[in-house]
Amino acid sequence: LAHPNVGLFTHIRGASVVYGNLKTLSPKVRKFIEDNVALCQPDEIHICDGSEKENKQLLSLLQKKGAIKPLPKYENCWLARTNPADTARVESKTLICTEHERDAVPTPKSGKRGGLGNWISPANMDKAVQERFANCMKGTTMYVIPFSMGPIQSPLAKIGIQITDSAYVVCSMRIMTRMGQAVLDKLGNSDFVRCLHSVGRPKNGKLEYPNWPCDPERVIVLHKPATQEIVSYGSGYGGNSLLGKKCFALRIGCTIARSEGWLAEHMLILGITNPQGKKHYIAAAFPSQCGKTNLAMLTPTIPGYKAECVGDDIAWMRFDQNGVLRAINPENGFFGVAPGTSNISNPIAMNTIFKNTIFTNVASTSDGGVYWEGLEKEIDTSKLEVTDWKGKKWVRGESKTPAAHPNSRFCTPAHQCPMIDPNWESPEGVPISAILFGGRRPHGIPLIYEARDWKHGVAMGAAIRSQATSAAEFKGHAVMHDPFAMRPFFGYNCGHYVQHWLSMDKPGRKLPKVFHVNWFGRDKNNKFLWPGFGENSRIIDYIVRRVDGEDIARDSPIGLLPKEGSINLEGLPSKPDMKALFEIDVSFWLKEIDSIRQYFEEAIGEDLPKEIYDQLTEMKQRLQKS
Ligand code: SAT
Ligand code: MN
Repeated sequence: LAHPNVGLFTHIRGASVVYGNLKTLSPKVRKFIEDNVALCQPDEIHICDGSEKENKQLLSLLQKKGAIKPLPKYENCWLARTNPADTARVESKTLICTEHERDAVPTPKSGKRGGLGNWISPANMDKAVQERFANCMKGTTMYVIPFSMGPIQSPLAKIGIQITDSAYVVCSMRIMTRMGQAVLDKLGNSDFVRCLHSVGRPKNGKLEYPNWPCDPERVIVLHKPATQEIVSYGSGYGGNSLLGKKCFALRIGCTIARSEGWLAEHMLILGITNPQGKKHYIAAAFPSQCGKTNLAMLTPTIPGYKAECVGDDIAWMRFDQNGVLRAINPENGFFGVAPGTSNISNPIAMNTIFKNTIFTNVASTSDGGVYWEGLEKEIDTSKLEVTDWKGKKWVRGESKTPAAHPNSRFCTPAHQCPMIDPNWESPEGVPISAILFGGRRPHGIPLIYEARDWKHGVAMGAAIRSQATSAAEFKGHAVMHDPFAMRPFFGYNCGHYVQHWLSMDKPGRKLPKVFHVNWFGRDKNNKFLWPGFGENSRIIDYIVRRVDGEDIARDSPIGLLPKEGSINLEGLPSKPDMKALFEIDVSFWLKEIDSIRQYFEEAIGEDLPKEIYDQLTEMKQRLQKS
C-alpha cells in the first residue's frame, strides 16, 4: 500500500496533478479546485506557476494540437485561428446574477429591456452551470490560474483564480495579468474572485473546428457579484475567456468598487508631460474600437510634449487620503484590435507587438509574418502569399472579404511598450487630473467641450453615444448609446452606477475636470474634419492647460468650448475647418437631447438619478435661449 499522504498530494478526487504543487494551496483554493473537479471531471490538473518553462511547454502543446502556429518572422510570436463562430464577445449571453432583477439591470419605464445588461436568477444560474459544466472536462486537463488584477503588491490590486480547460487561455492570461506562484504567496488563505471557464463542446460532441473547441450554441458568461463568482462556457475568445479582463476588472470590479467607494472603469490611462516638464495623467472612456489603444500610445506631434502609457483599456480609481484620484491599470498586457494598427496610426504599438505576442484571427504571410487591413502601405503583399484569418488563400484587390477579422487581436505584454510610463506599476496608482468621455460621432458633436461641473460631467458620461463596432456581435454602423462606454460591462444597475459616480463629489476631494472629445467628425464629403492620431496631442495640450487653470475656455449652451485660437494648430500641414469642428447646431442638439432623454427613460427610467434628467432640462433651456 502506498503511503497514505501520496494520494493527498498527487490527486484530487481521482484527477492526477500533472503540474504544480498542491501543498502550496490554501484550504480555500483547494476547496475551490475540489468542487470544480467534482463538477467538470477532468483527467488531469495543472496548477500554473507562471514560469517561463511552463509557458514554453503550453505553447508547444498548443502547437502540437494545431491550435497555434509560430510566426518565425518575429520573436516568440504565435497565431491562433478561431472557429469563425467565436470571434467576439456575446453580449446577449452575458448575464448578471442577483436575487432581485433590479439590482442587476434597470427597470425601464417602457417595461422593455433597455440593453444595459441581462439578468439571471440564482436558481437559473445554477441550472445553466450544471447543464453545461457537468463532466465537461472529461479526458482533458484542468488548468488552475492564480492571477492578480493590478501589481501584486498594490493595495488597489485584487486576486482571482481561474479554472479553465484551455491552454490558449493560460498563455493569454500570463500576458494579460500577473499570474502564477507569486499570486498564491500573496493570497494566503484570503478570499479571491472565483472564475470558472470551459471552452465546452457541442451537445453532439462533434467539433467543427477541432483546433478551436467551443460551443457557440450554448455559450454563456455569468457573473454573481454576491459571491464574486464568474462562470464562462462555450467560447475561447478573449472577452469571454480571459476572465480577469471584462468579467472581473469591469463587471465584478465595478460592484466591488461600488461597495468600497471607488471606480472600476473602461478607461485608458495616459501620462502627459508638458514642455515645462509638468506631468499630468488623464483617463479616457471610449466604447470598444474608438481608438483607446491609439490614444493610450499617443505620439505627440507638438514639440516639447511627452506622452507615456499606463493602460489602454481599464482603470481602477480611488480617492486617496489627500483627496487625489489615483488610478492603476489592473492589466498586464494589451489585447488590442489589430486591423487599423500601423506605423501611421500607432507606431508605438508596432514597436510593442512583434515579440512574445499571441495574434488571433489576423492573416498570415508566406514569410512567417502577419497581415491585416491597414498595413497595405507597409507590407507588400504582391511578393507574398497571404492566408486570411479563416486559413484561405487571400489576394489583395481580388478577395472580396477582409484578410483579417475586423475584431482580430494582438495579446502582448505591456512592459514591451516603448512608452510605458515609469509609474505604470506604482502600487499607489497615478494621480488623475482629467477624465475624457467620447465616442465615434460623424455629425454634430464638437471636437472637444468641457463639463461645467462634476454633475454635468457625470451626465456627459451617461450620455455617451457611438457608432457600433465589431468587438461584439452587432452589425452595421448605427449610433448606439453606451453610458460611460460601459454598456456591455455593467455589473449592476446602470442607474445606480450613475448615482455612484455622483456620490464621488465629497468635501475635500480634488475632482478631475471632465471633457467630451470626438475625433471622428466628418464633413459634407464624408471626410474626417480632424486629422486625429498624433495630432490629438493638440487637444491633450488644451486639456492640460485647462487643468492648469488657463483662461482659454468660453461658455456655450452645451458646456465650455475652446476660445478661438486657443488650440495650438502650428505646424499642421493643412488647417482644419475649426468652424465646422466647433459648430453648435441648435436644432441638432435639441434633437440629440431629446433622443438622450428618450433613451434614459426607456432604458433606465426611474433608476437614473433625477440630477441627470435635470442636466438635460437645463441644457435644453440654455439652447432654446441661445
Ligand atoms: O472584446 S474584448 O472585451 O476582449 C475587448 C474590448 O471589447 O475592449
Ligand atoms: Mn475595451
